[in-house]
Amino acid sequence: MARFLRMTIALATAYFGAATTATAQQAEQTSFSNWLNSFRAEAAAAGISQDVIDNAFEGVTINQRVYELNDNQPEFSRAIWDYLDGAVSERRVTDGRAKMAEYASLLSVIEQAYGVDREIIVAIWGLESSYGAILGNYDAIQALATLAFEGRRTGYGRSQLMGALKIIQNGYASRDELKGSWAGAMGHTQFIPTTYLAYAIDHDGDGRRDIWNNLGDVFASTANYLSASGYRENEGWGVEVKLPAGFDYSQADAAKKKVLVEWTAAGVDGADGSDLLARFDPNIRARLRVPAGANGPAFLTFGNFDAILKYNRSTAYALAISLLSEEAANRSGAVIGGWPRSDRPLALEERKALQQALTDRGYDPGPVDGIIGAGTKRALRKWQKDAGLPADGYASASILARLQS
Ligand SMILES: [Ca+2]
Repeated sequence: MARFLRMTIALATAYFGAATTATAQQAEQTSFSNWLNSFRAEAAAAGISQDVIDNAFEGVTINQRVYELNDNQPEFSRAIWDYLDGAVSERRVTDGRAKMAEYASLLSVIEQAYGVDREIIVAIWGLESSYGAILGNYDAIQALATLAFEGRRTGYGRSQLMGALKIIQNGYASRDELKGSWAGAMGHTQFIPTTYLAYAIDHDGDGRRDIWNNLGDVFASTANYLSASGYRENEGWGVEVKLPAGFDYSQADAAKKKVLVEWTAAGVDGADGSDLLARFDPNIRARLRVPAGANGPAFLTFGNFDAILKYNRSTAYALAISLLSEEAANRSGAVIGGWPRSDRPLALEERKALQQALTDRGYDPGPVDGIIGAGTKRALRKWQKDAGLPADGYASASILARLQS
């Protein structure tokens, strides 16, 4: 119903002008109020006090900007190399090194307490909020209520909204302190409410888990979350590698894990020519990733990379954190293998066309939804193999053209 209302608003704007739009938006607010009443009852049933509920939702209305950001399915997804250019910029590297020095003693204490390398904490801080410069100024209760009411993330919105109420109820933060991103991620390292409830730490012992203002609490909370996600100190995140000529790219499948000695036996070497077995535990389990296909760089990633992926399920994000952490620690985070910068990312319609072409040829990619997930990559690899191409599962414009020819 609510979704229908919002479509109606868009149509009304297009065809009938502002007066009709105002009426439709009023109808939507009414629908929101009704929904909020039922959510308030749910919160009360879950043990949230009436005072907290009344105070939290007083005057709360829909934030249309949150819908715009949530619905924004960019026509062109960003290429990983463009993302990395911004994420591991010279400025962020310089600032990261300065923060490592400035907070060396605090980071040392946190590193020892949680077993998480300090440069990873600093890299997450740098990418999530530019080292605290951009915390987000959205009212988390309003943003999450907006998401919970309707759209493609109602389940997320509901659970996080309930989490935000628990934060207030437990006295961890006041209602007005709950500020963050449009999606309700808060503080220096952008914790969502349920993550906050489960992993935030009061490091300085003042009785508050203050991820907005206290860097000890921020670093400890971040380290605690990474540790719980399986992070292990001194193991590294992984390494850029070089693959031998004629390498079977079906092995470069993130779903497959092998121990390092198996990879080196298959001819995988350090990208800089170094001996991987001299640098890492020969028995460490690693996944081979080629985020831009056979024409781009290759990486072996370890368990710590998976832990970073729990923070944000994007390979580009985890790689950015990994490379930025190297730079923050005064090592090189430069990628040696060149990115195929002339490739342009496929538009939504092209991604669908690629899935349709695979379907037409009898390689089942799953639903034709424009999302290049595991099913699409698996189907693409099969077709590439049968066509005598490197089976890297990478969806590019040239692959689409070949599939359609
Ligand atoms: Ca504290």
